Amino acid sequence: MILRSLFAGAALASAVFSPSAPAQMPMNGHDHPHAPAATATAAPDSVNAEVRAIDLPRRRITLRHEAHAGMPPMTMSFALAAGLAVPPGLKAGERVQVTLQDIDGTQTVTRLTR
Ligand SMILES: [Cu+2]
Repeated sequence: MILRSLFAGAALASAVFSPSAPAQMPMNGHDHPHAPAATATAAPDSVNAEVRAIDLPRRRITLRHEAHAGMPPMTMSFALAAGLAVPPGLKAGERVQVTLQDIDGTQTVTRLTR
């Protein structure tokens, strides 16, 4: 019985110092630099804006957008990208997140979510 306990203790000790413990330390350190990078790659394209006017027949929208692509916060008109589905009932005064792109010289909303 005493000998078995000693073996059990030795097995526990070797488990504590097994290579898997040190291997997890670099993994934790590795995850941290990548988490902010993942959000940073998604952030530049997504801009907060407020709808000022919307003209669905002409596929135009006027937005007050936050600072974006060297522009200070401002109100300006955009084209709605072909095929872009506008949330039903979207109206002036609503806050949205948009992706803004210059398409052939036309400032265009290519993504819009509430
Ligand atoms: Cu602008």
